[in-house]
Amino acid sequence: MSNATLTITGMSCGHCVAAVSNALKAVDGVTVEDVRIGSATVAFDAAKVTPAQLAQVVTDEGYAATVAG
Ligand SMILES: [Cu+2]
Repeated sequence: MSNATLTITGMSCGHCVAAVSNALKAVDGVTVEDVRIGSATVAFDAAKVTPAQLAQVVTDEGYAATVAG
């Protein structure tokens, strides 16, 4: 498993944290490690998904996400 941290803008409350967390959990090959307002840290299987795809999943939820590392 690899790790990635996403920097996320547009999150403001616990609902946002839950929405981002659930969206990432739904991705095959992803284990959510930490989600808080402004960022998400995940472990992922690089054979199944890329950090850029994870950022897109968060963007599809209505937030703006970039890969921080
Ligand atoms: Cu919210």
